[in-house]
Amino acid sequence: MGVEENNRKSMSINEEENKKPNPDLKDDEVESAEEDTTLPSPNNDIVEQPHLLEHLWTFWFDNPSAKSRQAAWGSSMRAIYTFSTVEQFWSLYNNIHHPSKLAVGADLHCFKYKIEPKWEDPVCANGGKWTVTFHRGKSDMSWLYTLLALIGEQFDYGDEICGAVVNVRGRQEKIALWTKNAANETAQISIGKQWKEILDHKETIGFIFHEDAKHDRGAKNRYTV
Ligand code: MGP
Repeated sequence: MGVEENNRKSMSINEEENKKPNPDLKDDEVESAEEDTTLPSPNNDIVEQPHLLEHLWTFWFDNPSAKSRQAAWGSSMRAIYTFSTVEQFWSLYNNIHHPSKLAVGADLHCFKYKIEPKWEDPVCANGGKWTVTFHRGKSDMSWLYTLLALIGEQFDYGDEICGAVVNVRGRQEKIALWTKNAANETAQISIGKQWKEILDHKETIGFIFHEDAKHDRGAKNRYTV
């Protein structure tokens, strides 16, 4: 599957990065540093370096129990954790519920650091979203593949991406990929097509502009792939 391959690719890139000699060392220093690592010395313990992601990402959660009495949309939404390494991602992912285990009404977001998962955020304001819908309990793997594709920078137009959200509802789970410039059709189509490939999703998906959604709950798709 593409995601696992891609994930391995991004991991091995990181591993290769870690093997690169320190650019601050002179040639002879690099050689002796390289030689040193082969010596079985007790002082030569391997220190595992964390694998830095290209971006920092924040998980946000909207609590369904608070939702019923909330005054305004999003008032119960909270940033739960920001991560910057592959290791931190897995620690978090392994310790938070996957969509099938979340309560109906829950929204779990993973957005680039400092971008709030709201239409009102200035980076999202002119954006839109691609959405894929699943039966209740069936989105876990696609959610994981979406997260890995985001943090592993698998999209050609990755700069256009704000983040992803999974909405858990009574009969369905929806995953949406939020992007920045809805009017940039080339970028949106590329992202939509790549996302479908990553999820191995065969059905047509649609892209809605946030500006349309603000004015019309049943906003029409502007693009489909
Ligand atoms: P939705 O969740 O994007 O649509 O917005 P959906 O899928 O039709 O509904 P759901 O019940 O499955 O979640 C639902 C409603 O939430 C909108 O009509 C808005 O009233 C409000 N809302 C959603 N979003 C993403 C925002 C937002 O970013 N800002 C504000 N102010 N309201 C929002």
